[in-house]
Amino acid sequence: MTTRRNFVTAAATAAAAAAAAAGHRTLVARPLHAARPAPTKAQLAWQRDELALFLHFGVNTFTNREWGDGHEDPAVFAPTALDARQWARSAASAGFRSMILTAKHHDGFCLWPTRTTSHSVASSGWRGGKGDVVREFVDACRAEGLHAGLYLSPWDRNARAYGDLPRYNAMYAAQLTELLTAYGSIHEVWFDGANGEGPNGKRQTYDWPGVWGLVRKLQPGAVIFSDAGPDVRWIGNENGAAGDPNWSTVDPSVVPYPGASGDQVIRTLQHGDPAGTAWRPGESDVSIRPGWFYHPAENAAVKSPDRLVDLYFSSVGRNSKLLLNVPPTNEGLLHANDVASLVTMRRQLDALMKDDIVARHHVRWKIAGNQGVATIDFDRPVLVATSDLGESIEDGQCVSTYRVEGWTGDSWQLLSRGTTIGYRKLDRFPAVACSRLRVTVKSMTAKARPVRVAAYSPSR
Ligand code: FUL
Repeated sequence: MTTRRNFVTAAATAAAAAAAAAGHRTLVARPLHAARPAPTKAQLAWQRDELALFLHFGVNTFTNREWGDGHEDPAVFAPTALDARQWARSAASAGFRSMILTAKHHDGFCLWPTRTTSHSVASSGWRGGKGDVVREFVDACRAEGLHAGLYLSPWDRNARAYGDLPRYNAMYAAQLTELLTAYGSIHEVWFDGANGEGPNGKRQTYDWPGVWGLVRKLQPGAVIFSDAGPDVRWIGNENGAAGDPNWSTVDPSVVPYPGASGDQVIRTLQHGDPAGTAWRPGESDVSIRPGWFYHPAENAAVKSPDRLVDLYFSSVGRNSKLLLNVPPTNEGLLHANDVASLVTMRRQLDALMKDDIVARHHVRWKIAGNQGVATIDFDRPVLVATSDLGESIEDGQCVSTYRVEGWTGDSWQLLSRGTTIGYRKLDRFPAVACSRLRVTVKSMTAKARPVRVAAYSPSR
């Protein structure tokens, strides 16, 4: 791999150009690493899932709140028709490949019968106190072929130990141990940085290295999500919109722990860093409703299928992954309005991308240094309205600018242009009839490599 070493100088120059294009001069005033960071197997699998369903469910579902205060009576947890298979079937039929459940939110109520506290489903009347939502959730995931993920809020407004450095961290580790040893393979462990006051008015100092080490030990195949990764980073907003550009590499020192704040932190979460040393792709979370938990008053405020398609383009279509929250109702089911939006979103995406007009044709690549040009001859004019590009991210992310053009009979017309591609870059534009397509990419490494090229006609 001698060429890898030769990348350094050319790559540093290309990085500066990429930075200028991205408006990030300060972030990349460092030389690039000889070998580009690349994803682990778990990070690759995580990215390829594209769509994950987030399920916010707990006492808030019954008290009609977003953040419980930790004083809720466990008896309020009383779903009348809980059916995790309905969650999983809805997710799978809309093309989602994983689901993440709030095993515990900030109120401290545990959806599984934990040994660490009585503030759990075991103290509710649901299933006679013998119920276990986490168990039903993972079983449903497996039955529908979905990956299972769990969110364990570090902030706990119920635990008396919260704010007591060793005691709460030990309790949190015990909860994590229960979740990561009793429920089979967990694909993603989701942490936020919320760090408010506990029941005694004290705040906790979290032991993140200890927490992440425990996940590694108990579920080595899982990815760990938080603002600070280490495997997957938060995208920096809760609107389902990745930055553009969006590099999957970051400088880990910019976001040292979950909950770190500041402009540079948000910029790095949104855009990554072309010179970053760590592979840490971004996950874009957003709710299908205004709130994260179910509120009957929001039944008419469910995002439309068009809006969900837009979210797909602003997340998956920008080298990210969409984590879409669809909160179960107080019955314990996904609401019909939410399911209808999901299913129609899927239908629209399938219609939009069912027929790749490039697939039937030969893609001719010419590589000269850090530039690659692909030409595709359609023989006759074809309407093009969407481009779909993808790098082989197994070897890292390299493209810093690209251009897609169509031959209209007498000239090349620009259809779309951009900066990063990564796992997937989708662009929609007014349909143009063209008999040839030309894709030009510039790599931040010394030698460009071909990217996957697909394109679609407008859907009818
Ligand atoms: C945040 C929480 O405070 C919200 O309630 C929600 O769970 C969101 C996904 O993460 O940190």
